[in-house]
Amino acid sequence: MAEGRTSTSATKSARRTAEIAEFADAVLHGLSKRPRSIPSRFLYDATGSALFEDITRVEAYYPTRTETALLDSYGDEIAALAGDVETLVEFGSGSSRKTSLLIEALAGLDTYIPIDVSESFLADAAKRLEAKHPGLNVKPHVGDFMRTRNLAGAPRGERLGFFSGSTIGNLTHEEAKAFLENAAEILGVGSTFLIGVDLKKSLDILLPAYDDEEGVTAAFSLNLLARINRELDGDFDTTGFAHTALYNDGKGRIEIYLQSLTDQDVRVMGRSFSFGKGERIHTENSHKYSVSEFQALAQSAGWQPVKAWTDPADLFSLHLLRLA
Ligand code: SAH
Ligand code: AVI
Repeated sequence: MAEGRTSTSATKSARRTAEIAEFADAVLHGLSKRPRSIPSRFLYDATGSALFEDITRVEAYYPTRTETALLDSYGDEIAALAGDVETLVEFGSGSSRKTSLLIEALAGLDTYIPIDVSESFLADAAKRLEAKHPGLNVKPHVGDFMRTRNLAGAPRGERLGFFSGSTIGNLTHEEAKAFLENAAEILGVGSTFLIGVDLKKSLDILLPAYDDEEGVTAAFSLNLLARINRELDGDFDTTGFAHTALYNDGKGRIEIYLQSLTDQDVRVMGRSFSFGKGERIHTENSHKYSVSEFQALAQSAGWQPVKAWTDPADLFSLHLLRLA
């Protein structure tokens, strides 16, 4: 997708055209190959971002409230260890709700740069943040955080990166390493990076978090098919597919699929795709780490662990890293 600051209607419409072209490529390719898969970043159009916010309020989905509690408890200690941060760069910022806790703890903060693919959701979140923190420069950046190479026009001062919610878990280990190396380029030598990472735990806790009784996570997954219908002239029957979550023990990750409930043919952009009953589309991974596994991954990408914090039930971790 074309990236950059949220700005004029001409640049917005160019970005929209590029985003739809990338979505079309990913869907046509992803439905043609075996196993079928569509990259998880396409779950986040405006509706998908709003549905993710709904997930964060579901009782069974522990990550958001646990990470919020960690930021609340340790925000001042994190700020002291990070030093004189002038610029906070957040990757996959979403609603930026948790970020306020960090912003309040960082006394000398001048600029906040949230990066996200979900353009209108990002713009609304940025407006809310500006109103909540008068005097803070908020400079939203629309783009894919795997491919953002620089932040044009952003101040060079001391930088802290923030990657919350365990979105790093949605990347494979190889992708996560590439992401951390790219973030090192963006943030620069001497910078610090705060990353929220979900921990390995009992399946009794993990599985309901990704398949809640209220069906909120299912609605989030199925919105991908509705998005294909809206944007790519698709005719998916969204009641003909079921959200399925399982834990892959060998890979240490939740895997999410949309599974066909019947034999059916679907058309997307004039092309036909046949699904047998039980055939599925892989839509998401959510990797879980131990504290030491994540520290080893960070080190392999050049980041040195400074400190890690966990909650009393060992559900979630926050890692502060430094680029030497
Ligand atoms: N950090 C927030 C939101 C997590 S949801 C929280 O913890 O609550 C994941 C966020 O990452 C979404 O807002 C989504 O739009 C964004 N996202 C996912 N893949 C992305 C990518 N490749 N590039 C940029 N943003 C991405
Ligand atoms: C954004 N990300 C970290 C969420 C997760 O927990 O993997 C996305 C999600 N998918 C289903 N539920 C939540």
